[in-house]
Amino acid sequence: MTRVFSGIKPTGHLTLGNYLGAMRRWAAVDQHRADALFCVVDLHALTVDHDPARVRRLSRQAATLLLATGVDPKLCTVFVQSHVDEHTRLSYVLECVATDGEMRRMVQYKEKAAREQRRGGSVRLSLLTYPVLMAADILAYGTDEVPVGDDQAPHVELTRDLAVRFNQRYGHTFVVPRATHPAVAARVMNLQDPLSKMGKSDDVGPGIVYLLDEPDVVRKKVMRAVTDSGRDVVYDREERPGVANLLEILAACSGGDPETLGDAYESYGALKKDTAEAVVEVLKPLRERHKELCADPGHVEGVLRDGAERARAMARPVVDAAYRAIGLLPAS
Ligand code: AQP
Repeated sequence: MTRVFSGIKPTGHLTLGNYLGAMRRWAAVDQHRADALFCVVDLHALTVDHDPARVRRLSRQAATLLLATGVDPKLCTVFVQSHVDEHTRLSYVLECVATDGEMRRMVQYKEKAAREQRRGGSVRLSLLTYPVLMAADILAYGTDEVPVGDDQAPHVELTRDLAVRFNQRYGHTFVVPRATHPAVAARVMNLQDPLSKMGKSDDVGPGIVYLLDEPDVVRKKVMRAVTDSGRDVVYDREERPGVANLLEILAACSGGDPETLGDAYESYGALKKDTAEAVVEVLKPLRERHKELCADPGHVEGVLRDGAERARAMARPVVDAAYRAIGLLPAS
């Protein structure tokens, strides 16, 4: 059976980008057709300046939202990265096959390092090595597919490179995974700055739709989205990025494809109104389920406990094999 792994970082409140780019497929498709693991990758949240209590709160919230999207622990494994030591055990070994140069070339590293410096902080070493830990997250489970938004494509590419390099040097140990992306909304853009990704740790709040925003807040954000200077509604990512973003969001939420939907609108106002309502509708069941789950925190904790146990049992043999292959003496 195909093995699927993907994760979500508790670095901020989850956004419409996280949902349309990744989480929605996990619940709707992946858990039904594959042996899937979904993880709150909390160690990655420590790579930038953070408040410990907030990371804990956001980790709980991310796990709860994951279940609220319909991810079902009877069908797949849901857990928290730091509860399974195999991720960090494997990460060190992969650091021994990765190079300093390939880490420094990662676009996300350059962007995030610049952002940390702009905010007056220093750049943590873990920010540089973060893609190696992500490779360990994926490779520890013999993963075939990694369903992610397209911003994560370079990291999955690096994961493939490390797996191939390790296998060539030390003997076949890892499955070489591949990224999968949704057909539309693989990169949802910020509504106020359609040239930048809608990111949960961004500073531009009004351009970000959070999964737990009240319906009227969602409507306001979408109605105020920056559009382009033209007047007709056409799907053109290069020339009309603001309108293209709205059309992609509408297509992802209500079906259809962005080009055809574009032909159906004569004004930006009507497009925004329908997009806002489509987003509100998509988020409604998720918000309701989230409220129910919050009333039963013991349930979420139980899911994470069982999930960690299952994940550990899957990862341990793979990581042990990597330790043996690279030359480490078995403990017993
Ligand atoms: N805007 C997006 N459009 C499509 N997919 C997206 N994803 C994230 N943003 C978008 C996908 O969601 C999954 C989990 O993302 P993450 O938690 O690894 O990263 P993030 O939300 O991008 O948060 P960061 O990196 O902490 O903050 P930013 O980016 O704001 O600096 C992934 O599959 C991702 O592709």
